Amino acid sequence: MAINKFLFHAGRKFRILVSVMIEYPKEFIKMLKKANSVAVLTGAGISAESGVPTFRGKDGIWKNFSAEELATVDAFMNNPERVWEWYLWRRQVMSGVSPNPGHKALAEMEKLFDDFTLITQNVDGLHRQAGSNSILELHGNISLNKCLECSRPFAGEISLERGELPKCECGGKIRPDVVWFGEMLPRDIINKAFMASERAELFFSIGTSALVHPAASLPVTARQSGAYLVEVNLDPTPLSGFADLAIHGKAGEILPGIVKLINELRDEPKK
Ligand code: BJW
Ligand code: ZN
Repeated sequence: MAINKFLFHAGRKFRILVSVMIEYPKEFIKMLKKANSVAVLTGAGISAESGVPTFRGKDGIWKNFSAEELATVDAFMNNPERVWEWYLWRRQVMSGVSPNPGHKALAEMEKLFDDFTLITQNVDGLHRQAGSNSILELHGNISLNKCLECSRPFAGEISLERGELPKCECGGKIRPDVVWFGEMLPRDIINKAFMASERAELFFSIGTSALVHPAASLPVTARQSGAYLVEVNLDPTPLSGFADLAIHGKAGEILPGIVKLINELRDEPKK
């Protein structure tokens, strides 16, 4: 498999700007051929090429507020309108976007391995739209609402124009059904994510800054349990030096190439 232009960092030993055709490391090719159990963790970067803004970095700021300032119960209690304004803006952005080649490649990849788990921190639903089935949504789904007090789902409309925000039958405020800082992740989902990471022979960490826990612990757990760890990200992250292979480039360009490579390896005559 040839790659062009991507910054390539293998085995923590070398890091070069690849401007010529290059082969992926043999160890990675071996894992693509022999792995039965594969787990993938995605973050906001995989949806960036669809037009969904990331949280951090130069495109990650919204009206000078960071995710750490808006995605908390305290922020919501102090100013529910401002938090809802952020979520309604993001819902609007997300309603106009479609899966990109990165999402589609992962939906294809799911069909190529016996045991494949896609773990996402994203709340945009784009993996499902792309055709992935085995998805663990760690941080919820932005299209759903629930009661802040009793967690009962709320299907009504949210509008800031009408003045007052809707309330639950119990009197609690309605909030987006996502996981904020300081909140527990859905227990069943995070347990399944750790189990998939522990049994993975090959683990991909894609388009995440690898800063937010417990999601950021999953690739570490996978590698400590014996997985070959591959990172795909535009830029280096705290995980890059720990990964067996860090590929720096756009997920939507790299992942289709990896899926093509897997298919080519399967078509190779057995020696
Ligand atoms: C591309 C690209 C392209 C761009 N191709 N790449 C252990 C240690 C330290 C702290 C903690 C810890 N355990 C828990 C904590 C506290 C906290 C935490 O992690 N804080 C850190 C910030 C330090 N975690 C929590 O509170 C979690 N709960 C918890 O642990 O409960 C137990 C507990 C309870 C009480 C007390 C203590 C423990 C909950 C975390 C919830 C996170 N929620 C959010 C909002 C979700 C809803 C919403 O969407 O509104 O989740 S915050 C935000 O960050 C969102 C994301 O899912 C998450 C991660 O962001 P992500 O996906 O990595 O995006 P970015 O923007 O950071 O990065 C994008 C990357 O893509 C970049 O690297 C780019 O380079 C790259 N990229 N284009 C490839 N085309
Ligand atoms: Zn309620």
